[in-house]
Amino acid sequence: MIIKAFLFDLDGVLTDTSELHFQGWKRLAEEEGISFTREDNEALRGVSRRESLNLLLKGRQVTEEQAREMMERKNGYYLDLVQQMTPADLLPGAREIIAEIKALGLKQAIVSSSKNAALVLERLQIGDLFDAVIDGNAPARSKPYPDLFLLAAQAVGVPPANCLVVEDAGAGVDAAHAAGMPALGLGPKERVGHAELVFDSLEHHTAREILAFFAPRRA
Ligand code: B16
Ligand code: MG
Repeated sequence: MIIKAFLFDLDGVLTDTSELHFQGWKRLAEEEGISFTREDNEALRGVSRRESLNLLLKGRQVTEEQAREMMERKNGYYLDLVQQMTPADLLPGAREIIAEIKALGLKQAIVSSSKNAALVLERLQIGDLFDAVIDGNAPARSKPYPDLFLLAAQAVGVPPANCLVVEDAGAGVDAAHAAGMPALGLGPKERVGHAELVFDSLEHHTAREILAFFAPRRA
């Protein structure tokens, strides 16, 4: 297949906001007397804010009003941490690969479950390098449903089969496959081993190398 567009997840792929999400949820959990470990946090990667709260509550029943208040409280803690981000918080290899894709004239988009993606892009100062930004504010189901990726394919004008998703979350790879797109998974095999190609991170990898891996091979 020929890759004509790269669809990048944001948290955990271009920057490590997953750590900041963890700090925010941990603080909320402590206030609510719920145990919440780094291991628990792994299940929250790529999933929506509401679904994250459900996982954190571990079956504890709360009213809609309480759930809304808890999500707002956690988001406040998270935003305080995001305000301290700078372009230095781009993960190793991220800046290089985005610049390379731009120079190659290919399309690229951000596809994030986060409602705060625009703010994070602003802090990282990379927003203008993308042809589209599809985030958790879109009227669509979040990952593992394919909706956000399909919206992004439409926004950049490339058929789904020619879009490559770059994801750090199992739910994100599932969403890519549900959209009919191949995926490059970043992280351990236990998490993203179902992606067509898996790297530890973007560091020391190039867009050309990825394009060559997915290029149709001659018999
Ligand atoms: P927010 P991604 C996801 O972003 C995060 O991985 C996930 O941990 C978070 O719960 C979700 O965004 C919603 O974020 O609370 O900021 O709306 O990985 O899809 O870029
Ligand atoms: Mg992610």
